[in-house]
Amino acid sequence: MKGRAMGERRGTGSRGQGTAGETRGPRVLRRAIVRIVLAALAIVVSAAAPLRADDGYGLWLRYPRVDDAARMAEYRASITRLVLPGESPTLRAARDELRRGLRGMLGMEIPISPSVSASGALLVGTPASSRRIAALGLGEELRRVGDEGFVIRAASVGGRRTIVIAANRDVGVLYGAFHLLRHLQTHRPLADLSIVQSPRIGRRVLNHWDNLDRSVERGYAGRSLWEWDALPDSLSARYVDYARANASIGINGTVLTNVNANARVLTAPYLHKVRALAGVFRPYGIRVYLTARFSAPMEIGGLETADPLDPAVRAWWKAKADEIYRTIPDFGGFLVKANSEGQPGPQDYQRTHADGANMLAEAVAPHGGIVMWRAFVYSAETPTDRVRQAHDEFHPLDGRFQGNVLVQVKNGPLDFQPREPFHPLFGAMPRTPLMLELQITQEYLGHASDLVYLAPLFEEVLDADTHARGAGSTVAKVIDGSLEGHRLTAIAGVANTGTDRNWTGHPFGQANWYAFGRLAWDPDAASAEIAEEWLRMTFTHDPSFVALVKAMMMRSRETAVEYMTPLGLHHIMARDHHYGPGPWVEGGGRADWTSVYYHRADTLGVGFDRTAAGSSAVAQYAAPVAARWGSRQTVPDSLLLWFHRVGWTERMRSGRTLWDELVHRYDAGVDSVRGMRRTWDGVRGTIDPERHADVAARLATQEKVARWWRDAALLYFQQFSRQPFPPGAEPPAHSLEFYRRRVGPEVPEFGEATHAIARPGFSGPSRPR
Ligand code: GCV
Repeated sequence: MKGRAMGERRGTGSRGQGTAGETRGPRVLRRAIVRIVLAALAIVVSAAAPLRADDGYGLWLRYPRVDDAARMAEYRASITRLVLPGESPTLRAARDELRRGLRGMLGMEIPISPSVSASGALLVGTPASSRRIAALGLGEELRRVGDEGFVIRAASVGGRRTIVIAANRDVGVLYGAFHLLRHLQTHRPLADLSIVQSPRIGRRVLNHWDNLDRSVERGYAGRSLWEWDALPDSLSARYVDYARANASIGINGTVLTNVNANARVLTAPYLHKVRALAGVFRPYGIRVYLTARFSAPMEIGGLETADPLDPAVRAWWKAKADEIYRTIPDFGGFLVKANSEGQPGPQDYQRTHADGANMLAEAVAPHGGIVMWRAFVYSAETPTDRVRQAHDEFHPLDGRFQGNVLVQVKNGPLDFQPREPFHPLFGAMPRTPLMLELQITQEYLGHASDLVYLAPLFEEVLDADTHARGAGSTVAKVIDGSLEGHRLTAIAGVANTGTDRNWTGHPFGQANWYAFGRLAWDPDAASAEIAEEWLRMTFTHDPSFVALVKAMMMRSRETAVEYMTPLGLHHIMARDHHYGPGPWVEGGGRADWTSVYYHRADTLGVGFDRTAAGSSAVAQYAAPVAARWGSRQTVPDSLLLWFHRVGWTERMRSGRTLWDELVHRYDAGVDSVRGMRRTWDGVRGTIDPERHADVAARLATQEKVARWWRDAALLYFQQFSRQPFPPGAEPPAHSLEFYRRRVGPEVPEFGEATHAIARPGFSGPSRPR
């Protein structure tokens, strides 16, 4: 290996040699042949070597050596030196990443060169950092890509074959560098490179529900990454890797603290800790944001009220904002959960959400800050169908928010369920910038045991047509600002990261972090393509592995819906920890925290009537959507029991009765997990044993989780349907009582399946009807 690297360095030689080589054809040819032979040798050597253990820390930025001889030869011939002038921290980050990535993938050190003195240069920068780039005449393209976009081009610079990464700002250079690396990581060709990209959404933000004691609400991957006790003096090396990972997928903001907020983070000692983190993240284009506890003026400011119309309160927030910006000049702004699930808010003073948001907005506006005000609200008294309350509350406030306020809306109107219809506020507040909140952490989707690739869920909501301005008014167009002409645009994902060595607990949780970033950058990106690139970068290019595991990932969300909440069922999980089934959950203070409130099962049928005959929640959607979902004839099966109450013996599209269909769906979900296990067993040996074993063990648990859900839900609903299990259905392993007695999140044990139904693969639809 050493010899090869040295040989390569000799081959690329000094500047003089390289320049001369361009005019001497045979020498170039000889070099190319040597490179190809060496690359082929490398492949033979690496094929013989055992697969190296991998603990998952490197995420999708592992940069293993290219194992395709032709590609390796192409890459080594095309990139022989790096020309990246400029010394800003962001340009340094881009240079370091390119060197790291190229070293890993090409198996050789790519020399830094001050100028494009030979063919094969990778020329990187902005018109300000590089005269060469300024002279390339990229003006028109650069105008199109804005502050964060980039252009990647095959070009001739002074007659020399060059690859150019150009941007207007340093951060665009960094994004372009990561993009080119991804291009190489996925083994795409370099010939005729011509890529022009910019993000569709301005603020692409992670929301950490991290507490100051380092616990993480709904976190399943260890403790919080933020070492509050050690900050600001000690900076974990992990912060840089967190920033690299985010920058590689275009995430440009991080809300460090839980929306169930602690005012202490706004005190001076904590702001200095936050400043230290901001300093690490800044070169990577990432701004920090904090959650603002509405009662902070009382809790840390000594005031007697937090009334947003009280002059002293307003002055306190202004002074606090000034202090924050003195400490962290590029602070992004506040995220606020108010008058929701016990959090204080403006309604405590008979003020509106707009009053509260605008007070904070005024405080941060002089500094360029924004306020992300959450619409996840529902009354403490449960007066009406919970899923209609956010719309009831916020729709009348449209147009009443300051220009630097975004209303942050969850993908669905309830709470990150395995499937929900899109939130009716999308399209219903044209004069207010709305941002989409997705949950990357798997609160309702099997925590860190279940393999559920979430991009199809994210894609489903982004593609959903609100019909707000006629057909084609997708949620993506609402949040990218194009539907109503908003310039302030944003998207948030509730993070799934923690101190676990592999960051996300489940190795496939990394795919959900990755997919969030990719879709935030381009909401039209396809989840299947994202899965494929992630698999190639994270595991291997082995074509059979990629094809099989991609199909498994693409099916996995629908699989989870089938074994958890098929046919539009929702909120029937266990209380509090939300892991495993709990259709029997009732009582305990508030109705809308129970399962019986949502499924309403009795001997006649099951489901929540949200039509005009019921809560009328469906009327919150635009007319074509309301008509489709409000009719039993046209509602898709996937949302049936969300909007309708259906009799147990009513016929479904399949011809089965509702009861038989329910059994069929739950069975299909369990069956599909068994298929996932078979698929994963079948790819043993194509990736490192460490990650293979980890995923295999989690899939074994997932099968138990699926059976647990299926048995518990069906036994419970059978009490009402009074129907037998249809012929061929797998009998439950335990009694209803057995399942009801489990209150903790422990997964029950099962004997060997006596009834495994063999289904070969994942040929079913990956999108619901
Ligand atoms: C951060 C759900 C979760 C809560 C979460 C809340 C929210 O209710 O269970 O843990 O609180 O959503 O999004 O604010």
